[in-house]
Parts: sequence; structure tokens; C-alpha cells
Amino acid sequence: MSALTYTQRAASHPSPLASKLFNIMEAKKTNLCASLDVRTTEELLRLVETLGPYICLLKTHVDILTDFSMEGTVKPLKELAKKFNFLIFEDRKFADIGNTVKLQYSSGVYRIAEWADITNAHGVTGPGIIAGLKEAASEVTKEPRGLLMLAELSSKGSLAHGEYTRGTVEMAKIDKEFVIGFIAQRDMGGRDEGFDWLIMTPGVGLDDKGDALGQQYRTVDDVVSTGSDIIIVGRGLFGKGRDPRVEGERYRKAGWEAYLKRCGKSA
Ligand code: S5P
Repeated sequence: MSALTYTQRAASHPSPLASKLFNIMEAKKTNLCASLDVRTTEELLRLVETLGPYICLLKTHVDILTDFSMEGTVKPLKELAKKFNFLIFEDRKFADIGNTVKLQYSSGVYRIAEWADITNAHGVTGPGIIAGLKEAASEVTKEPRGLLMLAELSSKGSLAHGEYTRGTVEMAKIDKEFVIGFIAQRDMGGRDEGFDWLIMTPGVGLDDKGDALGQQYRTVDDVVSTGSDIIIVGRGLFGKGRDPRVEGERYRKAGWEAYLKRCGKSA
């Protein structure tokens, strides 16, 4: 896994979006991505106001919102992203043929390509999914966009391991600029072939081992020591009467210290 600093990686990354994200991480001293699965825009915006100072990235599932609109949801989110200096990752998990995902990414109610800096896709349908999403992004916006491939999952019994994971990693190699990395539980290599993939890891929790529906949590130290660059934390930040301000700082600090340790610079 990479022992380089985020600043070093920002300087040499082929994706302008990945460079931007690495620079935000270094500037704010955070590798925390808040995953806010809530039902209303009001709840989402309230949590983002609180967690904004602690995060480099906000992960959304806008299809959970009962009141989504471009004007009411996306516009204020983009303003908060500017105010607190973080990027937005819509966790859409595309999984269809290239032509269909191209339409899903650019059209419909959500028009994800217009506003989400990052989105993600499964490799199950083959490399056309990457080409389709890239075409949509280039037709819709001049802003840089990045794609994460889902190489591994955190949930119990997931089929994404072994050959499947290896196949997804191979697929990612077709586009060095647009595919910025993986959703995975560990380092995916590639540096010997000139890739510097960002590894983002969900299923992170400091207090719980999992939930009743198959989610499995690992600690911050555990995931960063096996190669995670960005920790994705959801209910650990805002679930069950937790104070998001306290938890935001707690996970930010834990993630940053684990990163410093990996770079050989003790906190
Ligand atoms: O393997 C995965 C991939 C993802 S993107 N496992 C996951 O849990 N996720 C997402 O991370 C999931 O969709 C949810 O939005 C978040 C985890 O939330 P938490 O509340 O369990 O931390």
C-alpha cells in the first residue's frame, strides 16, 4: 500500500479530481468521508453543517430522500461543499450496460453527473460501464469527474472477492484518469504498473461490530493499516443518539493518526 503522503500523491496524480481531493485532505487534515443515509433534505443539510469541518468527502444516496430536488437539495449541498471545502460522492453503484448507465448518470430526476464529483460502479457488466459513464460526464459538464469501481464489499456473504475482485481491478486499468480508485477493504496494488488508486473503505465503526442486516464494521486503524486512504463512516457518526460533532472529530482524528502512522510520521 502507499506510504506516500497525500500531498505527494496530489502532485503526481493523473486525475485532476483525485489531486483536488488529496489536497483537501492534507489542508483539512482529514481522510473522513461522512455517509449520510437519511430520509429528508433538512436532516441531510443539518448533519452536513455539523460535520462539514471534519470531512474531505460527503457520500450521499439521494434516492433515499423523500423530497429530493435540484434546487432544494443539490444547490444547498454544493454551497456547503464550497463553504467547508469537501467533495461530493453519490454512491449510485451503477450496474448496467454502458448505454443504460450513461442515461442513468446524466438524466432522470437526479442528473448525478451534473453535480456529484465522484460516483461508483460495479464491474459485473464489463468495461462498457466505464466508457458509458465517462461519455455521460463529458457531455454534461466540464468539471472533473471521478469513478470508483466496487472491488470488495463490507457486507457478510458478499460475492465480490477472489476472481471477481481481480477482474474488477483489471477493468479499472482501461481509464487511468476517470477511474480514480476502488471501494475496497484493502490495498488493490497497481503501483508497479503506474496506477495510484484511491482506496475508500466503508464498513468502519469504532463502537459496533455490525448491524442486523449483514453490515460488518472494522476499526479505523485496521482499515488504514491494510491500505484504506479514505474511511467511510455512516451510523458511527450520527446513529443511535450519537453527537455528530463529537464523533466527527473522533473519527477525523483516528483516521488522520492512522494515516500518519502509515507514512511513518507519528502523530
Ligand atoms: O461495501 C460497501 C460499500 C458501500 S458504498 N459497504 C457499504 O456499507 N457501503 C455504503 O457505506 C452503504 O451503502 C452505506 O451508505 C455506507 C455504510 O453506512 P454505515 O451506516 O453502515 O456506516
